Amino acid sequence: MDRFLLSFVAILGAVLLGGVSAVAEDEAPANAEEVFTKDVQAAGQAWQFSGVELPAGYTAAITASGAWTINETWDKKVGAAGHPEYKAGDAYVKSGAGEGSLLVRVGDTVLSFSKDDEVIRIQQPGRIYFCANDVATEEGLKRAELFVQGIPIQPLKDAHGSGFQDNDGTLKVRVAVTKSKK
Ligand SMILES: [Ca+2]
Repeated sequence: MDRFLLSFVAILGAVLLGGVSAVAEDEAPANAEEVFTKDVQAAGQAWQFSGVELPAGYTAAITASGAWTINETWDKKVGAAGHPEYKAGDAYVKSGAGEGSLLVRVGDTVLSFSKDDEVIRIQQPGRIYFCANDVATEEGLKRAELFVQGIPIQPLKDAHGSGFQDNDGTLKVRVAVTKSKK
C-alpha cells in the first residue's frame, strides 16, 4: 500500500513539474531579448565584428551612444550620426551618409545612422559588423590588422588624406536580439 502511494506521488510530481516547465518554455522565448555590446573604434579601418551572427527569424535592434573624434580639424566630437553638415564624398566607405557616422553591415548591405538616437533594425541573417564612415587609405589598411575579427577595408584608388589615422575614441553600440514577430 505504501509502495503504491509513493509511486503515485512520484507520478503526480512528475506531471506537475512537466506542466510547469512547459508553461515556462512557452512564455520565456516569445519576448526574450539578448543584448550584446561592442565598443567600435573610430580608428579601425575594418569592419569590426559585433559578436552577433543573426539567425533567420530574429531581429536585431541597434542603438549607439557616446562620441568619437573623426577629423582633427573639426571643433567637436560627433555621435553615431556623424557630422551634421558634412556628407561623405565618393572616397568614403559609404558616400552620401554623414562623415564620421556609424555604419552597420550585414552581408552586402551597409546602413548608416542618420540620427544619434536612431534605432536601426535588421532582419537579414548574418554577421553584424560596424565601422566609422571615413576615407579608406593605404596607411589605414596597414593598421587594420589591429582589429581582431575585423574585415579590413581596402582603399579606393587615389584615396588620400588622413582617413582613419586621425580618428580617436569609441562608440558604445548595443545590439538587442529578439525573435521576429510573425
Ligand atoms: Ca579621419
